[in-house]
Amino acid sequence: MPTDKDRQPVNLDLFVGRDPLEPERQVLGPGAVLLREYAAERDGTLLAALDQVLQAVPLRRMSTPGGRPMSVATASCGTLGWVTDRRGYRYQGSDPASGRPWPPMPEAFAQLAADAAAEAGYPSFRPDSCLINRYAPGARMGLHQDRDERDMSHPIVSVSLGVPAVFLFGGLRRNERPQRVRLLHGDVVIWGGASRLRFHGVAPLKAACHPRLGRYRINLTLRRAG
Ligand code: MD3
Ligand code: FE
Repeated sequence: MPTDKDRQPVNLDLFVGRDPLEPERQVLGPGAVLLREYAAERDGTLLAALDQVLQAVPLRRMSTPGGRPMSVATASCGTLGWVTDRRGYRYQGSDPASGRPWPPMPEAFAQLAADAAAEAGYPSFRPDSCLINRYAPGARMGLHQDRDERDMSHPIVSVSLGVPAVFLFGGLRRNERPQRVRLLHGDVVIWGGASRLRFHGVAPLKAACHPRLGRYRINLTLRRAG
């Protein structure tokens, strides 16, 4: 006998492929542009550079100022790296785990960020910081604003790699209901202008397997922090 449970609609979040009806360029909000698969043709170069960086700097789960460990594992490269601890959120020039400078930003990361930003209308973007976020199944990022950077007139470029995620794109106030945007391997989003201070987060990662990255999603956020 079929039960009620058998009659549930399929969960579309489990569909890992692309919807052919979705445009390759999509404006998500004023100043926020999604370029689908923009990084896909360079993914081998990006992943090789990422491997090099992660040999020099370990991913770790930092704690929020409230003392709770983040579910996402992070590391940075570039002249500044983002850190969180009991004292708060900030950028600093050295890795608190080692006391040493962060590894340099690979040229492939900086070039991708500059190219994508130019494509979205920011012709002279040069990042000085790349935050590497690694999501395992179940990992999430709560709604927050990015406001630790010195000059908010610079956009942030984010690159999604590996397992698909549902990105939550909220408003300028925390209580606005966020849009849900599926981000797949190779997708690049440029967040600038009037969208720069919008609340955003990532829904808990669904278990899935990517041929290159296994069970993980990696997000690179490229910023001008200093
Ligand atoms: C929208 N990371 O590291 S990147 C973060 O997928 C962060 O790991 C998420 O939010 C991730 O701070 C999302 C997309 C992103 C980055 C910055 C934004 C979206 C943004 C700034 C303003 C509005
Ligand atoms: Fe953020």
